[in-house]
Amino acid sequence: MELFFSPMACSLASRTVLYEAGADARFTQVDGKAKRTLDGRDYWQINPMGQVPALRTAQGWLLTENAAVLQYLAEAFPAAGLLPPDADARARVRQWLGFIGTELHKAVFVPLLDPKASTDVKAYAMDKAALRLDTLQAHLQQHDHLEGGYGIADIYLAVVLNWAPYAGVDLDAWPAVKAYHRRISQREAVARALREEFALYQEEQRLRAA
Ligand SMILES: N[C@@H](CCC(=O)N[C@@H](CS)C(=O)NCC(=O)O)C(=O)O
Repeated sequence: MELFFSPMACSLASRTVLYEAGADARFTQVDGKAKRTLDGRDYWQINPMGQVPALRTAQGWLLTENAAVLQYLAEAFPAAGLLPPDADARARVRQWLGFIGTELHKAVFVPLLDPKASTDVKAYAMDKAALRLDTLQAHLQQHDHLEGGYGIADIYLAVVLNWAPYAGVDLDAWPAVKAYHRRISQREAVARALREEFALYQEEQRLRAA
């Protein structure tokens, strides 16, 4: 398998799942601005959306979209136990993946983090943040994880919450969310993936500034 990723982007979740599973994979860094892989390939030719994550499967076809890639990896490595076997629980995991992807990642964090977004757009996105984080706060006051045990939805949410300080979202207002983020981030695979990608992110920033 080959995972196309950009440092500290949402593709960090797929890397984390691969680490949790102890899976062998090639990690190909994509310069999200230039839309080129670090080994010189035109990324538009690989993923016409120009986005990460994209996963080249062992069979050679390309899978995109966080929700799909995360479920695919969890199903490819069932021993990691990152997706519950029960159908109702799986449905709720998919509900969370949809919530994280559309309500948090895209509706709140993309505009807040996009330097091209206007002040009005950022204010609109910030306005949306409270209800969504309130919803998480209420759930996480009662539960250690989004659904049952630790799994792919927790991994994706932890990645999105990593962006909060850079987006001007102060998680102190949602203490159960903050504590959950700290707890998930302490897992070995999560911490390793974060540490490695943060170093790659810093290097990317350094090269861009040079
Ligand atoms: N709908 C896609 C969105 C993925 C996405 O937004 N990826 C970001 C990184 S977190 C990206 O590649 N942005 C660059 C771009 O949109 O050009 C998914 O859920 O996988």
